[in-house]
Formats: sequence, C-alpha cells, structure tokens
Amino acid sequence: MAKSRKKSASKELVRAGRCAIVGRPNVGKSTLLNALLGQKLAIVAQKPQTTRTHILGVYFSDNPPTQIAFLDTPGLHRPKNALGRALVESAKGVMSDAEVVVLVTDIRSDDTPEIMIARDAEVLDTVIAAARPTLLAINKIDRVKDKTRLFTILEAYQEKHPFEAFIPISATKRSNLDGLVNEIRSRLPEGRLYEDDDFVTDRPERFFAAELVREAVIAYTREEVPHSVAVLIEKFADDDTMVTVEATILVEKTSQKKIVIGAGGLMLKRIGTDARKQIEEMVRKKVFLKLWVKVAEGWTDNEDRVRLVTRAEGGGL
Ligand SMILES: Nc1nc2c(ncn2[C@@H]2O[C@H](COP(=O)(O)OP(=O)(O)OP(=O)(O)O)[C@@H](O)[C@H]2O)c(=O)[nH]1
Ligand SMILES: [Mg+2]
Repeated sequence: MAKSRKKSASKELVRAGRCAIVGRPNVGKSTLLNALLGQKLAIVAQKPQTTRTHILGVYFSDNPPTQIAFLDTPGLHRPKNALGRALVESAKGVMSDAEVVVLVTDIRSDDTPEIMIARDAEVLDTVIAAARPTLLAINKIDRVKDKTRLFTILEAYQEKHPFEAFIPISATKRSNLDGLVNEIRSRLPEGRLYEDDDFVTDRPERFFAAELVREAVIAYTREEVPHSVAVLIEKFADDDTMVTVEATILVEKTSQKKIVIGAGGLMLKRIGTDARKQIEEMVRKKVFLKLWVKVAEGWTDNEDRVRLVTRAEGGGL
C-alpha cells in the first residue's frame, strides 16, 4: 500500500529505526498506529485481544526527516491457549528487534497509580526483560479531567522502570502524537531504513481484507466468539474494475457458527456488508465479497492451526 506525501528540502539528517508498540490488550495500540499513520492499517475493537500478529506501519516525515517503522503488536497477557501463547511470543519477538519500545497503557477517570501499576504488573516485567529504551505512553487521557493526577502516576511507573520519557496521549483525539514522535525520533540513529518514502506496510491486501472481515465479526459478536474467530482468504482476485474476495470465517463450535450466520443469515449479511465497505475503502474499487462459516473444533489450542491462521498472508487452511 502506498501513500503520496509532500516532499520538501531539509538540511537535517534522516533518523530512522524500528519502534515496537506494546501493552496490555485493549489499551489502544492499534488505534495509535492508525492515528500515527493517518490511515487505517490495524483493526480496532472495544474487546481485548483483537490484534493477532505484528503489523508494520511506516511513518515518514520531511520535517524533520524521519522514518519510523512502527510495529503494532498483540496485547501482552497471561496466555490460556496456543493462540494466546503465539500472540505473546509475537509481541516479545518484535520488542527484541526494536530500537525503541513504546509501552502503551490506558487510564480511566478514577484510576489510582496503585491500580494502574497492578494492572500492568506483567507487562512491566516483560518490558524490563526486553531491556530496550522504553517510553511510556499513557493513552485515553481524554477520559481524565484532572490532568495533575498524571504526575503521581508517572512517579509510580518510574519507580518500576527507568522510562526514558512519559507522554500522555489520546489516540482517538490525536492529542500529543507529535510529542510522542519527537521523543521516539530523538532516540533513533541517523540513516535511512527505506529508499521509497511511499512504503507503508509489508503485508498484502488480502491480509488486510481478512482482518477487515474479522473486525466486522468482532463488532457484532460477544463473549468468547471474538476470540474464537479466524478469517481465511480463499480467493483474492483484483481486476481493473473490481476485486473479488472469497473468505471463510472459522469458528470453534457449531453454536458459534449459528451466531455468526444468525437467523435467516441476517448476521452474516451485516458482517459481509460492513466488511465489503471497508475493503472497498482500502482497494478503492468495487468489491464482491463472498463469505462462508466453518467449524474447526478447538483450533485456538492447536499449535499448527494457530500458525496457519496467524501467518501473514491471511489465508489457506
Ligand atoms: N477514550 C478513548 N478510547 C480509545 C483511545 N484509543 C483507543 N481507544 C479505544 O480503545 C479500544 C481498544 O482499542 P484498540 O486500538 O483495538 O486496542 P489494542 O491495544 O490494539 O487492543 P489489542 O489488539 O486487543 O491488544 C477501542 O474501543 C478504541 O476506540 C483513546 O485515546 N481514548
Ligand atoms: Mg490491537
């Protein structure tokens, strides 16, 4: 996927590097990636454990010249099955390769420092073990009226780990994202990562098509269903005028299949309509989307199936 950008002459040298975005599930990592890039790459949901694999989004700026390879990662949590273990391993792997780590946490209006530290205890351990320069981004500050409370929170986190900077942000309101980018940039080496300033991501459109179908399923379902869904692309055919996508929605139980299809197929129709519109926005063409629902009993605890489902191309079981 490419995006055109204005170019301007600058005397400053380019700084470039990889930046891992890590944190608990649902703190807003994917929302942050999308906000930083100004385009939707990663799917977002109100429910935890949405992101299943790392997603690259490259940020470029001419002023000052910067290339940051942001890597959104699955939420760090205590895994309960093979899928959970794959998610956590993926996030840890990305961290070990990054020049800078941004630990994202979120805040609610009545959170005390103690509550926040307790919620992040495992994540803090993981970040400490990664031993990388780490910035702390406190997200969702739009939910906090009294911002002076942030000082005691910062102190509590600083006691746990020597964070290099502390940046309160709101990913949805795009508050202070420049501040975050500046803090990351100043810690990156001089040089370039990419020759092509239009490069945004390395995964194919079919991967994002699968993700957009999954996002629609997650939006319409509850409880264990979002965690039990995988989407496999069977066909992705792009011709001059339209794109044909055929995908299988995989669930773990017959009862879940019934929920996803819905009475008279109504639910599947809504999922299909939403996903089709999103895919059309991505490919900027008309899309013909055909969906099936299949049961793969207990796939989330089967290492081989998890590997197939979380791999980059978005398809093929
Ligand atoms: N109020 C508020 N909500 C936010 C903000 N950023 C994200 N959210 C919401 O938080 C929820 C989770 O966002 P995601 O971006 O999917 O979170 P994530 O950290 O990627 O979650 P996983 O992929 O499950 O690890 C969504 O409902 C977002 O709209 C913010 O700045 N303010
Ligand atoms: Mg995510």
